Amino acid sequence: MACLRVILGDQLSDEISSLRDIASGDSVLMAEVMTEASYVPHHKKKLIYVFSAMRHFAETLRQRNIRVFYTRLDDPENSHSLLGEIARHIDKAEADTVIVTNGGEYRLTEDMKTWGEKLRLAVECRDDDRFLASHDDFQQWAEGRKSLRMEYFYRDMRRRYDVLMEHGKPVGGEWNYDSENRAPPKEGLSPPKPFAVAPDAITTEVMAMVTERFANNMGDADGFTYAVTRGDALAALDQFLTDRLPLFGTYQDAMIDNEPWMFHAHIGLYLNSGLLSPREIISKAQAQWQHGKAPLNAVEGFIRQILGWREYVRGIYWYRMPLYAQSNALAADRPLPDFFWTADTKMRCLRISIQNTIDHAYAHHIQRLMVIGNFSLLAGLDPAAVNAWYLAVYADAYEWVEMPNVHGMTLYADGGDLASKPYAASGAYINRMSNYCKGCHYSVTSKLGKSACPFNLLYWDFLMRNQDQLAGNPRMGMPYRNLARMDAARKDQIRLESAEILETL
Ligand code: FAD
Ligand code: DLZ
Ligand code: SF4
Repeated sequence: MACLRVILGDQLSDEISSLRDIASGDSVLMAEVMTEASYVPHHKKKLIYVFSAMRHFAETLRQRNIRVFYTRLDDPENSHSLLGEIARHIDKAEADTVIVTNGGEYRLTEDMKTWGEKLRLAVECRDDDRFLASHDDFQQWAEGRKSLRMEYFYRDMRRRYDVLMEHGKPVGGEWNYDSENRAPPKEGLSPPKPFAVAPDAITTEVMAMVTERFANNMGDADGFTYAVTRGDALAALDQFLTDRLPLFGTYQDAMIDNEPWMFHAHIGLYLNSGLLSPREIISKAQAQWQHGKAPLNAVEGFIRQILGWREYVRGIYWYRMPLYAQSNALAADRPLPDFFWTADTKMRCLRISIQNTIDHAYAHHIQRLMVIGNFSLLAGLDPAAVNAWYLAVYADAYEWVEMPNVHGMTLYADGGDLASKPYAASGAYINRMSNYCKGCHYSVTSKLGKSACPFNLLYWDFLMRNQDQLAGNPRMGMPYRNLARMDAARKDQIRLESAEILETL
């Protein structure tokens, strides 16, 4: 008998483990199902991307003469669950075995473990070896360590894969070049135009379906120009490598209004759904440096995001789940303000970053971390609600990568597993790294009163609210010494005005 090989919406890679030994007589099943399309209210552009990329990938399999069963979301027979679709197709496929690569998200991989019993069939769940560190690799690295800092993991990965290494040492003599990175935007800085491709017939059909069926979800189908095939994703990567990589490091943290794309790569969605592989991206980026086309600070900074951060957050997620999802070290419980869905706020930095998110299902890292994330941290928003929002609104969002960035890096909900201190900052940081404050309703230099930048008030209020948990952290010594010097009347005024801001949320 034959095998039915199931491919999920983020497994669109020829080298996926579930396809590796595909034999004649085997079939592939791909299914657009509401269980996956509605577990959070995904942004319309994310849904369009996933469904269109799935449909294009199915076509490439058919071109390889593979028999593909493909269930569209609007198919009247659709059972709307992956298990239901396997049950519906197993006989048609004349198969007695199901082969699938483990899901990237904990909830789905747990569910897969029950499929065999429910279907009364052999179900083989394979590791997803598109990553450079397996779960076992990470566990071995993490076990017994006092601190799970990314930097040490990253150095091990550089050595193991011989990336930017020379005679066992990092090229240039340093492991990281952050001191040359992270400049504020200079006057007149103008990033190149992003990669864009016009929707073809398949994408246009998906755009209409998503617009109709997900009318209340964030965003619009209009302006969808992301790649949906491997060929176009490779073209997007190449465009980044030539046009933006040289300044990637220098302006990694810079923000400019009307420039949502800056010098970032915009490849997270392709990488996370399988159209691009981390190995090829790292090797192409390294080649740019070897050929003198991009400086070391940019190439190292970029490779660190993929070989370091991306692999590391996945490791943390699987090492810590399922408890990680419940973490809330700072006992934050405020509901999400409505403006997270509408961008209707007088805080210009938040209005711009959330509007970029609504327009593109994308915001770059520093908007996610230091504007929207920083606000969520300072305002004490409930980690579960913040997590659900990030998971819904970005086209590259899958829980394995999103949750450590939200619970760990942004909200300190994991109590410091991932970040050695909370990334809390006042308005001064946003003012230094962007031009957002010019033209804001609030004044970034005002610390008290109606016109004071809310980040300035909430920053001190956050430190006071969380003094018991944070004052003992050696990396928080300086802010707590400054707080200690503040007179009691000023502290009371900050508490009062912060409470007013938080109430209006
Ligand atoms: P670039 O800045 O050009 O970086 C290149 C690539 O490096 C990214 O595509 C990504 O694959 C990887 N990378 C960079 N930073 C990280 C990181 N911190 N963790 C993991 N990979 C990283 N990334 C996601 O892929 N999905 C998410 O759902 C997601 N949610 C996030 C939520 C928050 C609160 C924060 C602070 C970060 C989040 N990130 C997430 C990480 C990062 O912001 C995005 O990977 C990046 O913005 C994607 O855009 P880009 O391709 O232009 O990235
Ligand atoms: C994100 C997503 C969406 C929106 N829809 C589907 C779908 O209909 N069918 C499918 O197979 N996969 C989809 N995906 C991707 C899955 O959510 C993803 O495979 C899991 O979250 C595991 O990472
Ligand atoms: Fe944001 Fe404050 Fe600057 Fe306004 S003044 S843009 S709220 S940091």
